Amino acid sequence: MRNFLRFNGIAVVLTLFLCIGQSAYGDTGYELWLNYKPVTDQKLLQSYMDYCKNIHFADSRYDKAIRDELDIALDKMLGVSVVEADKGEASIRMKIVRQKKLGQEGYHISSRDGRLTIEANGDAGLLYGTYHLIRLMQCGESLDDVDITEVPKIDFRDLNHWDNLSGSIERGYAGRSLWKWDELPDKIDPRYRDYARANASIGINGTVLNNVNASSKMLDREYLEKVAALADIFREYNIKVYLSANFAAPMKMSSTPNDAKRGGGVGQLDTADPMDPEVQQWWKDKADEIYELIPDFGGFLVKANSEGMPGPQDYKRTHADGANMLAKALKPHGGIVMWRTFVYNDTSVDPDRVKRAYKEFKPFDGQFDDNVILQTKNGPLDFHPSEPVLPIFGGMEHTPLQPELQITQEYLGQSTYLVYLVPMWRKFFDFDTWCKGEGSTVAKIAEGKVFKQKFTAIAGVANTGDDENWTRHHFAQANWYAFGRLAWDPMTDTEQITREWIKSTWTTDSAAVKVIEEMMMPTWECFVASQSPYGLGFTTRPQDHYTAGFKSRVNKEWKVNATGIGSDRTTAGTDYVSQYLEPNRSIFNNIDSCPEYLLLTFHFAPWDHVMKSGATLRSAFFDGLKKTMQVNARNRELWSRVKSAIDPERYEDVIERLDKEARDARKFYEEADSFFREASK
Ligand code: GCW
Repeated sequence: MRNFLRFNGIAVVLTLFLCIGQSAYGDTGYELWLNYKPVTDQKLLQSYMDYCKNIHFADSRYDKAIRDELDIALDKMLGVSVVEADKGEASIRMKIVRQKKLGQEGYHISSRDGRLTIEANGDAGLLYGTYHLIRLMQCGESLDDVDITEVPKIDFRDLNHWDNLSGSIERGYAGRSLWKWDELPDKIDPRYRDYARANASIGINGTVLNNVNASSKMLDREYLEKVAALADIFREYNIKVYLSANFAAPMKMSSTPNDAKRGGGVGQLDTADPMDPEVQQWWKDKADEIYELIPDFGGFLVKANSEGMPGPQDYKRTHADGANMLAKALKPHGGIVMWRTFVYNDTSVDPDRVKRAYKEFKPFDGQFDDNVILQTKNGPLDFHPSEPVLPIFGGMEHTPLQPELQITQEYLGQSTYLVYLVPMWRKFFDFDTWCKGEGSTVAKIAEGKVFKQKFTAIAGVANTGDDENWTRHHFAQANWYAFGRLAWDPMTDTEQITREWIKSTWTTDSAAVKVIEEMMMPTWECFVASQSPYGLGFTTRPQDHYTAGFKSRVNKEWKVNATGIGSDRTTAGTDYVSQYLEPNRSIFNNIDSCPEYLLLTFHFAPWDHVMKSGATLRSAFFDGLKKTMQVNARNRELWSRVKSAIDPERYEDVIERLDKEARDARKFYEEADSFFREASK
């Protein structure tokens, strides 16, 4: 075998030349964090080239994907091509080893004496190990004496697309759906593969293609064939396809008026009652049909009896009855059911909406089949800027829970505001539920370390669309990236994620990296202070979840008057606190011990309440309203400092976003300030 290095010296010189000062080739953001830039540090370049001289592949299922990625990355970063070599001679060796502790997806990267090895127990580990190796080079890390072992902490790491068959996206702010249903299965948009590459590079291994407000049509043969075409591509990157299922799909007519809007069922039955043998058979047949087309199909995601979606309660059956029926249909094929707990419509359950999901599900703890997982939003309300952890986490000891985070910034400034979500997600994962004593954090529950369970999973509601740069705001790509990294390991260090993303997306210039990190880090806290201070909750208009909507929220979602502001959810109020375990219950119940970021979620707090800073709530509250404007102005200035390190196209795009944010934040501020001044007089 030829094992000489095909080194295209001219190409390197040329690309290096083009890259001096600022990048001259048009960056659109399409490459995301796979934005392979020529390595300019000569020493590193030489070392990387030595390591990447030739490669021995392990004959794994993902060899093609691995090779293709290395082809692109090595060419762009080092100006060299992939050259294959025998095991004994290769400078990079990939190996399948029998090491159970690496699981199916973990890997070990090590280097010694100028040779590097990627070992994995399962084929997918080699794919992820390769992306890790590339990332090290993107981040300018030395490849000498590395010894890295990585094993994902969560089994199923999924994106959820709220994409409709019409091409629109519910809560999508970056264009239309990536899935071109009218072209599939015949025409394959090259973008599908790039989507898979991006996800694989951060460890995402599943995707739910369609909206949880699911059209039954998705399960029609015609569409399943289209789905199979997507699955064929994603499989090459270890990504499984899942579908959101409409519970009334077996019916010929819809079971509820809302379902009718979505096109009704696709079956021939008059009922979707999960106890009806015909209905059970229908789902079994449907599962068989799906697996015939997509042998590694992941399973169903179901939103039932929520916001007008049909569900088992329509037939006086329980969530467990519904979930288990689907679970039984999928079980022989190895599929799972992700049953959502975002259920709050039945006001008779409790007058306080935040209490309903827990009350709906807690009684069924332990009654779900072992291939069911309850997909549960981080907070009890609905992806608001700042919420307490939903007490289902820690409250259900016998049912696996799948955290659902929202990457798309529905209530967080959509694709206009630069809001980096990792600090919010950090708080979520670090929250101690105390369900098995101190240290029973959400991260540990998600990792399956607290309760016995067969598998673990996590979901992020995607912020992608068909905009050239996928997420409209270039900085919103960071949230997608970070979700993947945290899904792999919820305890991954924030700084590490942030810096990796900046370096692999923008620049490795260390001064610029620092400045960009400085821009990102305070944004979530500032956004909360300005738009949902101290966990106030709903503040935007119901129509858009974006513009100020205090008038339509006051006295419904929270109260404000001359004495104070917030919601009394203490034992003297709605008693929501009692869904938490001790000591959280007591901590939240007492205004003096309640964490300030949740003050107004749990308390109707007097304006003259003294905050930890010594300021009154009144002054802290009104000062906070300005914070997004302030951080925006600061970010505008910081961004100008990195101009020389950033390509002009994306530089200008970000300015445009920041300017729009400035205008919208001012408007929001003015309305907030005048509303609360008036109301608190
Ligand atoms: O956040 C709310 C959104 C709905 C969404 C729902 C859900 C998909 O406003 O648009 O519907 O939650 O999560 O089901």
